[in-house]
Amino acid sequence: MTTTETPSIFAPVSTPAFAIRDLSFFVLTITAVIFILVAGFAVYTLIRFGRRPAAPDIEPAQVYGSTQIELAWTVVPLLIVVVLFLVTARYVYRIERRAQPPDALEITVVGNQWWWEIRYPKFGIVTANELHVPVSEAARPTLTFITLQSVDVAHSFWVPQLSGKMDVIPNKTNRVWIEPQRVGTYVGQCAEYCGLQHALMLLKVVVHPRDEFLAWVASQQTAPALHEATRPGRELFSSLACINCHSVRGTPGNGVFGPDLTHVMSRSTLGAGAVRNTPENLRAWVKDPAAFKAGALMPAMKLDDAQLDQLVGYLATLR
Ligand code: HEC
Ligand SMILES: [Cu+2]
Repeated sequence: MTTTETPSIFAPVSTPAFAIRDLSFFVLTITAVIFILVAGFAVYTLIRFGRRPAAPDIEPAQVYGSTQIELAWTVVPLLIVVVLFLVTARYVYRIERRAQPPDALEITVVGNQWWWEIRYPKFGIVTANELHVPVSEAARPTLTFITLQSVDVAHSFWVPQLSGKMDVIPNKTNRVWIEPQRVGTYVGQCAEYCGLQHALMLLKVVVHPRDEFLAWVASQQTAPALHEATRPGRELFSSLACINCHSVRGTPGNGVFGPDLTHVMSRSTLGAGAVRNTPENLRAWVKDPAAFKAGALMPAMKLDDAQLDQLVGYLATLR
């Protein structure tokens, strides 16, 4: 398994993120030169023209107005701003206008308070909070185009090592694309305040070697196996309000208000990064989601211990 890296725009692994890093360095270099010049001049002036204790108390020569100097400090900054503007516009254009190749992977990501629904329309897969994509290799470039939608308020999709931020707006469809060139796990985060649990709306992108990705797709497409031992748990699940909010393929559950649970155990966290996905945490989550994520839009269902055991015994088979 690969390790998760620190999300930083200075550690890019995907084409648009490389461009953003290069542009940042360009802007930082220009502004650093300006800073050094201005600060250096200020310090020089302080030292060179500061009052000396021994000096007589006379006013130095005063200079009134200079067309040359005024022109210089107007035109030079103007030129610098124009250069920064043009270079930035070029990068934005290059990233935004990238045409979608016919073999690109298409994913739809839907912002919800406070989790991400993830759909692969061509594969018939619905999952949550963890995006799986193939790595792009020189021999076989693979781009992933992500359509962004929101069912409630404004969110923002941001995985710093893969692409820039993109707003996720109700009644509007936005798009980003990524071309990850290194296998690994990259973390992101909703980047637009969207209510109480905005901070617990994490996102993970797992970049796989191509065949590993195809194996993941195949496993997600398979309906979970039915175990006789967990039948009571499955029936309990189907008899409760869970099914109004959650889908599990092969059960009456077809709700979309909460994450699809068909393969919930294949995900590493519960509640969009709120807590690690272990059997104990799963039980505690179903008992009372607010214990991990205050205000989460899933109610505590007031189940007794026996019901919880049955239910979690069943959920734990959804891998
Ligand atoms: C009113 C709708 C609603 C009902 C009823 C409901 N849930 Fe949820 N559930 C949600 C929402 C919304 C989330 C996502 C919360 C978040 O991450 O902020 C969620 C999250 C979950 C998760 C974590 C999934 C993940 O991938 O993060 C599990 C497991 C879960 N619910 C199980 C259940 C079970 C079992 C029941 C029935 C006992 C149930 N839920 C009832 C709305 C509901
Ligand atoms: Cu948010």
